[in-house]
Amino acid sequence: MTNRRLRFTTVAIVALTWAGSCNAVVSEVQPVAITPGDTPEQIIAKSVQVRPHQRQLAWQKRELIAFLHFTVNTFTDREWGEGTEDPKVFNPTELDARQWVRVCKDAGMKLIILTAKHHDGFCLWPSAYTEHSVKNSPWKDGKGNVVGEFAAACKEAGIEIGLYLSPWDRHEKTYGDSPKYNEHFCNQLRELLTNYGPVSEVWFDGACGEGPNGKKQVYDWPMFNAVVRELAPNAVIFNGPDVRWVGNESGLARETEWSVVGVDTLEGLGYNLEAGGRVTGKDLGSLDLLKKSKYMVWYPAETDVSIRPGWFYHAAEDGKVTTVKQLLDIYYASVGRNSLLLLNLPPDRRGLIHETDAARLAEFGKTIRETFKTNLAAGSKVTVIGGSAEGTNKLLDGNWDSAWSPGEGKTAATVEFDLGSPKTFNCVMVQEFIPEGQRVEDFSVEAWDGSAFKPIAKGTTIGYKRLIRFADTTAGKVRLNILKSRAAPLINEFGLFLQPQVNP
Ligand code: FUL
Repeated sequence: MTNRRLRFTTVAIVALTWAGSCNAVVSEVQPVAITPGDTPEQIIAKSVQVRPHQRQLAWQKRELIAFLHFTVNTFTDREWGEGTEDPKVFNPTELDARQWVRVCKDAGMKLIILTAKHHDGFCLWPSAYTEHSVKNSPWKDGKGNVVGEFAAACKEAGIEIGLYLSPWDRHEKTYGDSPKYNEHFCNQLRELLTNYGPVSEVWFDGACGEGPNGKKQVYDWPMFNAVVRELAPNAVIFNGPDVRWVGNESGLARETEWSVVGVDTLEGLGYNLEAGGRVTGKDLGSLDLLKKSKYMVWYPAETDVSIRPGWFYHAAEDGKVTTVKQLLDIYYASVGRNSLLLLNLPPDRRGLIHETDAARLAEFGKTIRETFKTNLAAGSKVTVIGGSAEGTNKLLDGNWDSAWSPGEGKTAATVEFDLGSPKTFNCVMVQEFIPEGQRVEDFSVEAWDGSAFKPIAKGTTIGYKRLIRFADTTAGKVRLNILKSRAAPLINEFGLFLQPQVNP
């Protein structure tokens, strides 16, 4: 087993130029150090040099992904198993991984993460390293393999595969004997990444406890991360160096959500986020926070939330499934705030996503599709106040890889969209070209009411995508005001949309 410390390795930063060549990406995550004596201006300039890795960019573009919580808990009606459950309780009657994938894909989800092992230690694949798995269940006479069926269904449908492997294992006897258990965990990780890949996201839960020996397990995060990098080099590691937890399970990213985050030490970053302040804090990236930090890293947020009160299926919660209106609120507060939405849809005891959950998700997916199918700003005549108008067509070309900038040194500018005729909309979208960092700190949107431009939306950070809803507004001209930016903004898309009404 390798035990080399995963480092934020050296980097080839491709030379960056303005709007012309927007294909530049950084080849490995590079923390940028803040040195004592740096002026606020120097810190801000450095923060713009913090760039995402390709795997973080690929992750961000997925926008909407699914979580499937499924284990013995589904059959014992619990949220956290004890690890003492009899594998015989695991016996889905109609398990159909294709149904899971179909339901998720139809709603526009790009990747699905399955709990291969939750805290109870029960493995949904026949691991060679434990008897506590599907192989000792009555399901398919112990010949079944949920992870295998799930991976095959994803591949068949062109959906990316994600796996959740809980380090906290309440069944495994070596848990608490730290080096031994760490090796056991890596063996299981190797099994999963070797047999069921390619895996695009590995989800490490930070939960930790004591083993039967009464000792607290000390996880070897660098070793875990190294196994992922070795066997799934394109996978992002959640709760690892690539993706952070948004800090709550309610589906809410921050109004000001920086992907450039200030940290005190690289030791521990992404290895163990039990030191929760780093991810649950209200402010992770303001200049005030950066001034107190030692490093800046690209560390974007993933927003996980369940469609039901629990993470696992409980029949008693059939009447408590999140409504379409609530799902939309969650979407705008996560995908619309520079984050990803990881929505949990727990399979039931049949091994199917329940009809109610599937219907809600389908309606939600349809509403999102209808809302964003027509950009009402497309075809506008675009003018710029306070910056270069060159390349403004890139704001409306639907091409993520092209961007407009008002010009070097210009950190504020107004872009005016003449829609040609009055249009009715209730949602605005702005996107920053994040391969060149996250820059915008303050912006607003105004609409012409016949005699003046009136504010309709305002925000702080933009990042990969910002969506803001407001009351139905009819106007022929709209302005995007970039009020403050850490360097000249690079905006790759602007959109106005009309979300159809949905029932509460
Ligand atoms: C938490 C776990 O304890 C929950 O059971 C669930 O898996 C959630 C996504 O993460 O830390």
